[in-house]
Amino acid sequence: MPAQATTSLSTSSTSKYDATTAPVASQLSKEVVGKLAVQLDKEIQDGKESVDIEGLLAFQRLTNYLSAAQIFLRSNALLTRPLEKNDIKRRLLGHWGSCPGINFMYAHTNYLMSKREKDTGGECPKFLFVTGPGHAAPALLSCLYVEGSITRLYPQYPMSVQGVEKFVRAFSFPGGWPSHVNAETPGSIHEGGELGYALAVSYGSVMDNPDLITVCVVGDGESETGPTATAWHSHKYVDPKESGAVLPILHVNGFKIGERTIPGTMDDLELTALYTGYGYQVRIVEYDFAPSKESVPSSDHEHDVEINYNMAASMEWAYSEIRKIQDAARSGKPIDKPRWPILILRTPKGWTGPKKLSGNPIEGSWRAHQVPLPAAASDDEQFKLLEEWLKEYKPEELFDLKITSADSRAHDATHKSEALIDSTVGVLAE
Ligand SMILES: Cc1ncc(C[n+]2csc(CCOP(=O)(O)OP(=O)(O)O)c2C)c(N)n1
Repeated sequence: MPAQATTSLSTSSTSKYDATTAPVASQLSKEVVGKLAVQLDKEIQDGKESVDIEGLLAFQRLTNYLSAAQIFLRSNALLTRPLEKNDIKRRLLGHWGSCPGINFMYAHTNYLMSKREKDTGGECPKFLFVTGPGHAAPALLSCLYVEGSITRLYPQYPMSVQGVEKFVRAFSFPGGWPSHVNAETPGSIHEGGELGYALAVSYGSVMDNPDLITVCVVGDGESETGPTATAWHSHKYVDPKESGAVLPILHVNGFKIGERTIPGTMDDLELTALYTGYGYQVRIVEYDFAPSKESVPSSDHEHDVEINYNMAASMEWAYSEIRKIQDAARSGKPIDKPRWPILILRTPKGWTGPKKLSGNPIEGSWRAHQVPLPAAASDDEQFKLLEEWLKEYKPEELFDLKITSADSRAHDATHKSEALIDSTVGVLAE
């Protein structure tokens, strides 16, 4: 993963090439190719005051906590007493690695919608959120629970202390939710398991559906599949006058199950050149890894804040580009070969999770893909790491909330999420 500022395109000449170092610098010219990437430094700075950074961070902290809790805990979901090994599920199933990135993108999609709703005096754009990595079910379930959609459709999981206990226990548990997004997941339009189709289905969803914007998360591993590779061209079949728009977000967390992804080995210039060639305007949103941590990417609060400002400005930019293209087509002055926006998001795999186990990096490496501490119920070191990890989210603050009410509405920490409850929610999973 790259270790440079969020606003500069990476051309680092890393000679050592292991599982956590930055991509080897390409031979492409920064002067030529670098100009193709959209720069938003001023917009990020100017927008800072108006961004609800606390709301965005609270949503992510809560959904990240719930994602990790679902993978590991069968009791003591709110950590109201010290964790015991007996609280840990006997069979650990699920995928942690892409959860924090998905929670981040979901938070920003919600945020964009609710901001637009406010700006237009109540008219909320219709959005779908389609994800390729359907194994990130703990993330999607967390978002759906926090915003109230789960409780609305499944009253057996109320917004109460008892409800959280039941909800957390139900993941990958007999009679509960499966480890991948399935047809029972609220808003799901495709069952998960097989990578490759998120982008094609997203384009299908907007055809002859002029008011819909589908935010499509493509995992960098998924992007290597044949079906995804051809689907990048699908915008060429979208008539902005009578169809909606897809906003693809290529989620480069750098790794698939046990190896680097191809996009994870490409520097920003290579990614910019590739996706510009497909016909998109490329905006790269990048986590600025702490340089003091050598080559191992490591999350911290300051960088979490910065990438949230960056993403908020980038989503605004993407939305306005989509509207520009649509307004032109719908007012009789269509743009020839419009260049639709794409976001390329680089975040550490397993972001905010355990940093290392027995000296090996977990966060920012393939080891974060599935269950990062698989022997937490029996191994003392892993148990301790799990407890520390969960406590870092400060659940005692997160759940000091109106969630104690039996009401099915989202609580205040989500700030902006209510808009999504009554909107179309699409969760596609492979
Ligand atoms: C067609 C297909 N091939 C292989 C797999 C096995 N598989 C499951 S997850 C995964 C890696 C996915 O990587 P990515 O899309 O980057 O997701 P993330 O890293 O965000 O978890 C693979 C190869 C699959 N589910 N479908």
